[in-house]
Amino acid sequence: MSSPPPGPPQIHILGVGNLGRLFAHALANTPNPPPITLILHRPSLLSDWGSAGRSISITTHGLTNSAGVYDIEEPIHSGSGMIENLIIATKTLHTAKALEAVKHRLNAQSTILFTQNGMGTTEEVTRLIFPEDARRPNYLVAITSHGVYSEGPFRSVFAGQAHVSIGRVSGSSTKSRYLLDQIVAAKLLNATEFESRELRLLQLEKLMINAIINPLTVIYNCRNGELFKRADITSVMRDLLAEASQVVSSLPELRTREDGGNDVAERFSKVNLELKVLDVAEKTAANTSSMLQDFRAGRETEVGYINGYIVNGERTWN
Ligand code: KPL
Repeated sequence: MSSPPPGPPQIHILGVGNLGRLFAHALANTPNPPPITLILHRPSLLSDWGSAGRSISITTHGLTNSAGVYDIEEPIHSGSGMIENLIIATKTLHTAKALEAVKHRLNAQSTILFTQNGMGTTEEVTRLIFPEDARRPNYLVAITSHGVYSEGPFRSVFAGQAHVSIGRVSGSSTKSRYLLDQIVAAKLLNATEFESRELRLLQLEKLMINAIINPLTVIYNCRNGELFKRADITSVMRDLLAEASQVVSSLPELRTREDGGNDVAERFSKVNLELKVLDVAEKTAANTSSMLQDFRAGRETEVGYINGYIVNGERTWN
């Protein structure tokens, strides 16, 4: 008797905050959804899952959709079996610790998609969790500009639809193709694939934007849109932009010219960075930045992975 053909590979999601919910919901609502397993990293999440009707609800333009089929693993240490595809959607600060708990289930055949803010997480995970090349999974990175906020456990509002830029981290193999294709096929995510060098430049651009907007909203206790309305803040912001532009221009990849002859350094000039920061601050004018939300809630902020990456990077690059 022949065995049934293997089904499509499983996608595990670790971290069920707003981003984890959005990715799970988007993947579960494609015409051919992949099998999805949510890894609940705290035992209390299991009762939250029960109270939420064992579903993820995403509200878009006032309409709530709770469709989607998910398996659950809980608590984090009880799962067994290899993980082929993992989306890690924990906060930057908790990523390495969360991966530590499942590292025995990951190997060089696995793919991890990092969705965190800031930069430096993949390097940290390599250093702390997968120092040996032979066991290191393939890495994908997603830069997400969607606006999502929580309405309670497993319930989020998809408030600002924007886009996801996704691609392989340099050195990762084509084994990561399956997860990449699933993300791009999930229309709700509006994801575009980029090659690893361009992806890194996009990460740096987002880093610069967050390094200016996020801490200033904390210092001045204001929404993103107020940053450009006050002359005193604008002047501090311009000083920061000048410094950030100078630092990032010393990056090795910015010292070379792109294949197409485009001067990458121009892209990170003070003037162009200011235009980008202004554009994002305007588009997200009503937002309370993620750093201000963390600060107000008494949580540790991601400043170390945003401004800290620039400060530490300056030491490493030169
Ligand atoms: O990414 C953001 C954040 O708050 O972390 C911005 C773009 C600043 C939007 O609020």
